Amino acid sequence: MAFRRWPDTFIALFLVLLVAGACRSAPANGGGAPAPAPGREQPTIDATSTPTDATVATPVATTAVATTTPPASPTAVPSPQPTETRLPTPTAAPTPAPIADVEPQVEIVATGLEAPWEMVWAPDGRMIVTERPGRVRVIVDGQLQPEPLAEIRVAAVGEGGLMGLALDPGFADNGFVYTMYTYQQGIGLANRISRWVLRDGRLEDETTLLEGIPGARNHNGGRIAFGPDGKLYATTGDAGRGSTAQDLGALSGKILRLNADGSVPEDNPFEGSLVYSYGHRNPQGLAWHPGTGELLATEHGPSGEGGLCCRDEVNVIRPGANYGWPVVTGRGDERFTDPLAYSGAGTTWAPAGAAFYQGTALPVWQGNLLFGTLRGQHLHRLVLGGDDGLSLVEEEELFTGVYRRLRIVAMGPDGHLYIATSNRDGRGRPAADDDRILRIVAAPSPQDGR
Ligand SMILES: [Ca+2]
Repeated sequence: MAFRRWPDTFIALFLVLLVAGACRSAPANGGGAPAPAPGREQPTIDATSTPTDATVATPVATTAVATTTPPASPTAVPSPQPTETRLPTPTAAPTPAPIADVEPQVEIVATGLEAPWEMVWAPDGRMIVTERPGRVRVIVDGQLQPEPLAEIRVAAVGEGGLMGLALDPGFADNGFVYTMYTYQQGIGLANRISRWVLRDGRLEDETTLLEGIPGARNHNGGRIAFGPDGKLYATTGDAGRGSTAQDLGALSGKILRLNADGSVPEDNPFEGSLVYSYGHRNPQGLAWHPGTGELLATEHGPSGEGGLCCRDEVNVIRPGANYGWPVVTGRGDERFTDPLAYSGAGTTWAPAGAAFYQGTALPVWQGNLLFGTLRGQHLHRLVLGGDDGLSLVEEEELFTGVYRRLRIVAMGPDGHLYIATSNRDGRGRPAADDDRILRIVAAPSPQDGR
């Protein structure tokens, strides 16, 4: 598609959108997605409950009220409608737009990926993306480069493979890149956290920081990220052995906290142990509250264990705390720490990557936690408030069924939220150009002159 005269194209597109917006009637979506079948990332549960190709869902209409945004029109914020365009890559940070006229609009950033699991940005703006079969891809100026930064030998079976990736806080100087992936260990599977050096467009000099983390076809956790304290956090699944989540001597079913060299931080809650929190089943998303620095994690609930399903959680992670798995799920047992958000006994999200919205394009999302869902096939938005900023005010499901399985949610350096699909992970029904990386911007409005 040529954009030689893209400003004219854009203006024309804008006019079309404006007319479409004016003609749009209020959504009549009252119920959201159909109740999902039990299970989520569970191979014994098939993918036949995926909505048909004809499914075009609109975001659930809630009356989100911005509490942290500047005064604006007293009229209600219009409920978001997904629109999709291909636009040239913006070269400058977005300009804040008037609240009353802003709607989320989705742009396609990249297509043709295979089960992307994590994406980060280098200081020079390059996007680095993992694909679960083992490739580390790079996107430069919106172009997916054919040559990967690395093709790591991983055990890409079930939910395993190349998952998390993080850049060192000092990446600009040292080029350190961290990965977490599943590998074959004897006749079984295990997970490894490694450090690499990015040099001349290649990841080199792999150094193992931690290996032998229990692995399995399912429940490998896999998210890694540096916290504001400069420590490396990693989520580990229970690898199908729930009881180990309660065993402080096991690395499975935990959130771990490492020094950047893999050693145990002196101020970890259990002396000499990498365990930061425990009683987790399969946490896959990490995000730190931009105001308070609190760590939040998404976690998959049971898909058949004990005859239970659903029961997904978002937890506020405190050092040394026990989140209950497999003894309890959800709220109300004083022996364990209650989740902040909970899908309940009949609804499955299968929550994955998470990020706090810190952009300017959609002011009503400012400070909200957004996470992608796999089986739930939507972008989930938690509005948080209260004195500690950690009380659940409201929830909203966006784009239900439109892009299907969502694995990654991340804030880009351009102030926009990015998400990535996971429809080629063996459980989805991929579209022709899946998997895709998408960017959520604000739809143009007359006031901002774009
Ligand atoms: Ca729990």
